Amino acid sequence: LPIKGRVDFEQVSFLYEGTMEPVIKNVTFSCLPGETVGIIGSTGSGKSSLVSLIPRFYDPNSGAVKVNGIDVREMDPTKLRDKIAVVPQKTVLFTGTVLENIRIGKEDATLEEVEQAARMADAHGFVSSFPEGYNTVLGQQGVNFSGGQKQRVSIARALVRKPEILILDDCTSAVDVTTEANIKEALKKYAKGLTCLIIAQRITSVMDADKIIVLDHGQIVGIGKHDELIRDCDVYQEIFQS
Ligand code: DUT
Repeated sequence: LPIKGRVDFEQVSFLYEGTMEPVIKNVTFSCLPGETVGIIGSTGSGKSSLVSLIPRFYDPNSGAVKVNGIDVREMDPTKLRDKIAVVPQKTVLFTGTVLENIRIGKEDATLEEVEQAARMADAHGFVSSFPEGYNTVLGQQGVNFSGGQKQRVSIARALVRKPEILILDDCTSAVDVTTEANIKEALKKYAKGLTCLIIAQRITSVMDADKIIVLDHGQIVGIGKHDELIRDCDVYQEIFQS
């Protein structure tokens, strides 16, 4: 059976061109298929840089990043990126309908597929409550969505592509804790088997993850479940108390 949604980092180091200090230092970890892995650490600790190596926005200077057991540098870039969806920190929606905004990631998606993705992102409920439903126009002459609603449309856009690996780059920090919990519950319910990497600022966003990676100055200083990290990891305790 082919592996789907596995990610391995093997002694990965990375520095941005023209800089002296690596932002990722000798990082090793695995995300198993279907696992939810949290990535936490203070601002500038390297969280975004770390996940940017998976779809090859950058390549490491040493070590290997593998997807489904294969070094990403040996994979066809289009095929690699088809497997991965990244929800960015800042939601970018354009003036147009909700349908168009979700479908932008996959132009040939059917309405049914769009609705399915919206359900997974906990967006179907509020979208269908509008008189125009998925034809509701966003922005300018249309409806103005709240930050949390935009976030959910952005997640639906990622999911309509049916990725094997979903990367949420700190995208839920703008939504309240309840909305975030709803999104995660919807993901858990509908997106079984999907591997999720969740970058977060607050512990509540990752505490129920299968595994949490604690980054500090580009290094892994803790890896484990919430209870273990609370007990053993100073940096995690500090974030928890802040
Ligand atoms: N950095 C660069 N060039 C870039 C991006 C980042 O030099 O194009 C530096 C800034 C920082 C380090 O890399 O010192 C790590 O940044 P990153 O954005 O990966 O950290 P983060 O943990 O994701 O920070 P935040 O929580 O603020 O998003």
